[in-house]
Amino acid sequence: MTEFDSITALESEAASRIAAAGSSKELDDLEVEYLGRKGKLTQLLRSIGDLPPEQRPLFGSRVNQAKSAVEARIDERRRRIASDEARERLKAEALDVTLPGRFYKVGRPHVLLETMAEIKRIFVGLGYQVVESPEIEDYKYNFEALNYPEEHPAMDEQMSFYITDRYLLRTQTTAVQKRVMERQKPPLRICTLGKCYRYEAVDATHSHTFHQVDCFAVDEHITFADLKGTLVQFCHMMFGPDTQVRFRPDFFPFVEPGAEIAISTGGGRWLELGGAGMIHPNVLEGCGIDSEKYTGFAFGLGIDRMPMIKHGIDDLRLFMEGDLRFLRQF
Ligand code: FA5
Repeated sequence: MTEFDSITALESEAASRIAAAGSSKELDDLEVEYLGRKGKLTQLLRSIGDLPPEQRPLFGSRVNQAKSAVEARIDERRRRIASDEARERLKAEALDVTLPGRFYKVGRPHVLLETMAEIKRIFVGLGYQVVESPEIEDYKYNFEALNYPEEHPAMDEQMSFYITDRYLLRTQTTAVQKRVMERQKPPLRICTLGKCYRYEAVDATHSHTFHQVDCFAVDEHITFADLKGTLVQFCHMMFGPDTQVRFRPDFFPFVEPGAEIAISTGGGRWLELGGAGMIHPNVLEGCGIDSEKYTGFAFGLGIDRMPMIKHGIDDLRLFMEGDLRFLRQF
């Protein structure tokens, strides 16, 4: 075999090994094996000195041709393998976009909690301090401090859930008044919200468990006009600026004068929201506040009825039944 034949033999050996290579790594190895500094084709050039001088230029150029041809084959094969590898990878990573999606059930605040958050936002904006008050309440705060006469029917076991002779589930958030006023002195602007309980016949607008917000303000020169202004402002922010607010005389032992508050719900209809009035001097004095110097107003509103009005719901029992089909609407 002549020196020239060995070029051809090496070239065709390289060609078939390149064609059989299955990965970029194998091609890298072949490149080193044939074209590297100590590669098989490169080595051939070293033997150029053994040839007769007249053959040397031709031999050199044949070896270089063979090196270029092998290099071109490697490049070509490398491109093919890279695109095969990319295709394989894409196939492995492929997403089936026709598969149905996974739906995560996202929780959300209960509509009553959202209503309470909104009420808080409004009263905080009006300068009120929001305080907590217990659901299990002392008779002293729930009734006695609020100027109830001894024989008032609300204190009767028929109307309240008593836990012991002294403690009961609060029937009204108004119980917060003495709790605050025996510790803090005027000026006061207090708001509390939460559950109330009454032993009542349940119907579409009455539940044994419901929610109230109570606010009161005590300072010098507080008048009924402040009470009206505050309530009208609240109702406009909560139900819209066109809402009409109606005040009618009403009686509660802890206020004088007292009023019932209702808002217009369209079509000449009114919905009672709660009660209000000027804090009775007996309540202030019972908390050690001079009723000659200070006056105050107070109001308590039913919260459950607010989303009823806003969302056109006709039965408040739905709020507490935990039916997700109902609750998911809000
Ligand atoms: C009171 O509870 C007084 N504490 C309100 C008050 C506070 C008057 C401060 C003066 C000064 P009343 O019992 O009317 O008042 O209840 C107020 C509101 O709570 C009602 O208008 C109604 O919206 C709501 N409410 C009362 N009982 C229930 C019930 N069983 N179910 C749902 N909401 C109720």
